[in-house]
Formats: sequence, C-alpha cells, structure tokens
Amino acid sequence: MSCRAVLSIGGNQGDPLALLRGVVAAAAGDGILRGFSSVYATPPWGGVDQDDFLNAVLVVDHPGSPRDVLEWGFARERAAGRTRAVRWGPRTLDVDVVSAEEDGATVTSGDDSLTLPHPRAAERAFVLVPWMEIEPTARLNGLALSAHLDALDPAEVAGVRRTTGSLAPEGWVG
Ligand code: PH2
Ligand code: MG
Ligand code: MG
Repeated sequence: MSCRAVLSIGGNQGDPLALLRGVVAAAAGDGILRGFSSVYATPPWGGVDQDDFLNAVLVVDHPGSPRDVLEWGFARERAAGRTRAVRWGPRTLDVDVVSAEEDGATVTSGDDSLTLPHPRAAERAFVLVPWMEIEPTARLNGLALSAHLDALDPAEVAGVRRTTGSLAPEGWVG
C-alpha cells in the first residue's frame, strides 16, 4: 500500500523555522518529499493567547498507509522535543495529516486517532493558504480550496502572511 498525503506543519516555540526545515529535510532524506509551500507567519488559531506560528504545507508520497504517515509525523514531533500540554496551545512542532489519497482516491477515516480529511482543515486559513499555493486545484470535502477560503473571514485569510523563509533542503531541485 502506498499513499500521497498533505501535511500541515507548524510551531511557535524554540526555532520554528529550523524545526519546519527539519521536517522537510527528513522527508527528502526518506525519499518521500514531493513538494512544499512557502513559510507563513500566522496568528494563533483556537483562542489560546500565544505567539504567532510559522506554518507550511508539504506533500509526501509514502510507501505505507496514512497511519504510517501519521507515525512518521509523530517521530518528527518527538525529534523536535514536542510535549503535549495545552490543546491548541504553544508547541515546538506539530505535524498533522490533512488529507490522503490511495490509488488516486481520497481516504476518509472516522477514527479518533486519525480522522481524514482533518476535521478542522476547512476552518483554518493557515492550512488552506499554503496548500492552495502548491496544489491550487486540490479539493477538500468535495469543495475547491478557494471555495473554503471564500467562506472564511477575509481578515483571517489576510492574517496568513507569506514570509521569505525557505524550506528547501540542500540540493533540492523541485
Ligand atoms: N496549531 C494549533 C492551534 N493553533 N494556530 C496557528 N496559526 N497555526 C497552527 O499550526 C496552530 C494554531 C494546534 O494544532
Ligand atoms: Mg494541529
Ligand atoms: Mg497535531
């Protein structure tokens, strides 16, 4: 079994840019990296008062299942010294599986430990904006990403600011 997965990565503790770069470098090193977005500075979503995040989206082609991708992401979080404290609170690194395809078909899963597509992706400009940058024709829950963005508060969408930071691994030729 193999799958293509869209991952949302983000953090606001430590050196978030270095930690996001570490995820992309690990994906390149493991031979699963297909693409990645720019780095965005984003206001905290979810009501916890905290520093802005850096967020990005990457696409991987993984030889295993979506659950294997989830485990791969957890390993990256552990490598970043991630501890799970406050829900939607500050963190060094969060790696979320947003959406996955097997044999070109969207995977849906209602499992509590891996819900696909990610149940809150459609509400999060910090996921939709970077995803749209690299997969402008992608769909989520049957709707174009642009349609989801149109449904959000324009101020929230405008709050997602593209930075000049790059996640490109050494020697990456895209
Ligand atoms: N992650 C959260 C909670 N809130 N806000 C932004 N801007 N970016 C995130 O990655 C984020 C968040 C918990 O997963
Ligand atoms: Mg998350
Ligand atoms: Mg997470």
